[in-house]
Amino acid sequence: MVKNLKNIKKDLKLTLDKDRYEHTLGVAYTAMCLAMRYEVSLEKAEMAGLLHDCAKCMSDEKKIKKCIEHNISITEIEKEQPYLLHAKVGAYIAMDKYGINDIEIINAILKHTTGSRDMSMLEKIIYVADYIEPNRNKADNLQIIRKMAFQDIDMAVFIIMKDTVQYLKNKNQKIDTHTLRAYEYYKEIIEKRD
Ligand code: DGI
Ligand code: FE
Ligand code: FE
Repeated sequence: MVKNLKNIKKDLKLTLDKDRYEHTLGVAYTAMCLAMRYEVSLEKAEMAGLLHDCAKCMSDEKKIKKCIEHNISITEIEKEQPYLLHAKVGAYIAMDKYGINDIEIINAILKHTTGSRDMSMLEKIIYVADYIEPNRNKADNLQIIRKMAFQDIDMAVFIIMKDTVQYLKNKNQKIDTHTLRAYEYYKEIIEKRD
């Protein structure tokens, strides 16, 4: 078991590739900034940010093997797009290897790729920080979303989901039911406002 922040960072530096490690640090400090704004535990935000992609650099075969070994269900779409499994496997590794037993942190890792309906503030923070951290530069609307994240996090979540669904449609990729349900949920929240 790898415990405490310093050792976890050291271990992530060894298991992730360079860009993924930089992204991980970017998500952790962006999540801490959002946690200050929305009055969430900075420690939880940092830990969830550090660990959200801890399974990202594992091969598809290994992710699938981990799921089978530990009775983690694999949906049809995850079978087709095994990279989606890095969230579930990451949540498992956070508990098993890094000794995290805080359910809020585990859920934030679990939901970070697809999002879900009615997310907790920590879950929204990780979902948004993953998209806006400073090393990201490809997505559309980044400038608007970065500012929006600190003004109205539900709106930021909604724009990210809208853009992600559109991006996946343009690439003819299958959309997970969690992604779609989450998008519809936040769309309704935003539309109900006015
Ligand atoms: O792991 P990261 O790259 O930091 O970010 P992430 O875990 O949010 O993964 C982002 C990718 O996941 C992005 O290319 C969009 C994709 N994604 C999100 N929801 C779905 C999805 N891909 C498919 N096929 N279906 C989804 O529902
Ligand atoms: Fe991820
Ligand atoms: Fe990420």
